[in-house]
Amino acid sequence: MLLRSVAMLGLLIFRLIAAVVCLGTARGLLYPRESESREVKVLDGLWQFRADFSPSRDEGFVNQWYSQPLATTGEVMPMPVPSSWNDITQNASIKEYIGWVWYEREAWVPALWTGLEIVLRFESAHYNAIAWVNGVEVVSHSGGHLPFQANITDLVKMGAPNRITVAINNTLTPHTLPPGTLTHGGPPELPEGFVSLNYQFDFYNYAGLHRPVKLYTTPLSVHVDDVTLVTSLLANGSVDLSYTVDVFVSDSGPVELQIILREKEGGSAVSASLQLPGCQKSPCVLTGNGQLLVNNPRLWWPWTMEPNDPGYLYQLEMVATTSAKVSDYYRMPVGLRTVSLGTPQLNINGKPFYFHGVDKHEDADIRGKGLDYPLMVKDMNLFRWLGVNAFRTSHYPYAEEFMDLAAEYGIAVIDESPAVGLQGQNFVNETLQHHLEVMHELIQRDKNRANVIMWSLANEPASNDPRSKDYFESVAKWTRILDSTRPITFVTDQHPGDDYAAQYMDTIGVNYYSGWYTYPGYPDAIPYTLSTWLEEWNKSFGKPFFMSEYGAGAVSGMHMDPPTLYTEDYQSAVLTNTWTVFDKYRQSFLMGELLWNFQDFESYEKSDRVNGNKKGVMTRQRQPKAAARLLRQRYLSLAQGYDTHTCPNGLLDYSQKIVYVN
Ligand code: BDP
Repeated sequence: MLLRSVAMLGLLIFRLIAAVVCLGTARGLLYPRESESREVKVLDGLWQFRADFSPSRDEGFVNQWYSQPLATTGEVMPMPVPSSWNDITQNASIKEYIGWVWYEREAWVPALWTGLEIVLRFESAHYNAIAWVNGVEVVSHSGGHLPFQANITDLVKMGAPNRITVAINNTLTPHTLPPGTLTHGGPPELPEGFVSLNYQFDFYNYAGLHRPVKLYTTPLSVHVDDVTLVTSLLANGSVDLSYTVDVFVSDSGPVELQIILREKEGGSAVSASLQLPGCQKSPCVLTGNGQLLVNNPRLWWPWTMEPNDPGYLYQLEMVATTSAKVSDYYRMPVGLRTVSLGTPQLNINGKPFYFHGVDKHEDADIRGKGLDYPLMVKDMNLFRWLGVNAFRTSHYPYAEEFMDLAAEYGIAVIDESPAVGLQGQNFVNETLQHHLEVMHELIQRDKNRANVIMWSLANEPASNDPRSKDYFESVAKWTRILDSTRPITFVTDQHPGDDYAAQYMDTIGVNYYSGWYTYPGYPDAIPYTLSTWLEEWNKSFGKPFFMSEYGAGAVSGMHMDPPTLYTEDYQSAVLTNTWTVFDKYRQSFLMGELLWNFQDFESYEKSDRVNGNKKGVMTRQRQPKAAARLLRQRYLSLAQGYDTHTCPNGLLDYSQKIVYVN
């Protein structure tokens, strides 16, 4: 019975979603943007915070903390938003707290907003969240990395402060993504009430309001609710941009929809105008579709493919106007590009793209996984400095602000779901259903991002377990229903002969730590072990694949020659020996390479982690280790199609070739 019917479950969810859309109650997940008809109020800053330390963590619900100011229920403390709560205090019991925490703040809703639709939006809250406005529950959400929102128009007091309360629970279960297990008790010597959360992944389970919280408005009677864009390149070099626009309408007359594609500089426009017949029964969602023909298009390119005009984004403007002349304006950046699978490389706009990039984490001192603008821009500048042309959102969807900035920098993204470390017990319908919902939310959010070149369905699941077969067949089919324009992949560390899931993917990401988990202390073994591994993958599936992780840990400043584990010298040796293998296969079957990891990051406490995972080429504070400069030499030379094998010493003579430096 188990999972037998993806297609059925997929279809069921699809129908449910479609049904909701038809009822006119659903909203797309368009990123909130200001315009002449929309206002956005960001609620970042200091919120009140209280962890519920009651034994069953339910005092907040029993005593209805949401129905009164949080400070009247007990002691509160200031908590920055966005941020993880874990590293803000000096209190270990807050750092390691498991259960429900409560956030609260007041937000003024200006009287000027009377007559507008008002939406409360959370860009992410990890993991389960429930929100109340003035004591009334407005939305709940499961999953820590994607936005959710609620129409709160009827609940807010205009021209007055409104109390927003959010309860967040960081407990992971076998059915959350990522999964985990909460264990109560243990051996008798442990104290009463001892609880531990066991993860199946290697990063800290930071929690809280990780991304901005916003109020935004749209006109009451009409708003652009969603848009889906698909680029096709025509033989004459023009672009056919097909669009499907959903417009929410609450009055009965026809709606005029205008679609305008403008150059970034405000120049020449391509536009279309559609008349949508009114709702048969209002409110409803009306859909308009068509194509825009763009002659002499400026395509979106990764910066290494088009250094003179990388990451070019047009502006798409949509205007929906009711017969009562109420208009909603929504504008968004849009890149025109195609992605297809070639052999061995991925094609962007029909040309081969060898990606050389990094895996990373949303992670930094103090703020944990909280969005931070200085850090975001610094990371992007470091990407360029390192010569990175792609990254994977290991191991969960990243903030929209980061995704958009990467698009402008011409950096491609392998967009990964939070399904990291799934084991046999997780391959059950409850997890699957959540996984399908998460894929839907992810694709709904990121489907129009030109720099998203692939969907990654999971990282290192136990895909050697037969139960993973139907599970991944389901997720793969569902993802293709949601988006047929991008290849799908997943990341595996299994032996190709034992992998049940790889067959369902278009391309495969392969993780292998030669010189670290395999033959630690023997970097010279890498050319042999890694070559064998890659050749076996190539023979077994005959599908394009890429190296999704390799690397070695190094404590910044630690040196030893000859190199030993955890020294910068050893990390450098592992990377340089690995690259000789990549260079052997780059032209034949290797599609791309991603290094683990861009920066050091916090992990959970275990004896083979030195205050976190130290496989970064940058420290957690974003300063380069020795290996970062070697990586930079490699990537900048790859960016120019310069063959590393012709360099003296194989690796060290790239400096003269560095041109794309800010
Ligand atoms: C890989 C995982 C990644 C870990 C890395 C490591 O995909 O999440 O952090 O190993 O051990 O297996 O450093």
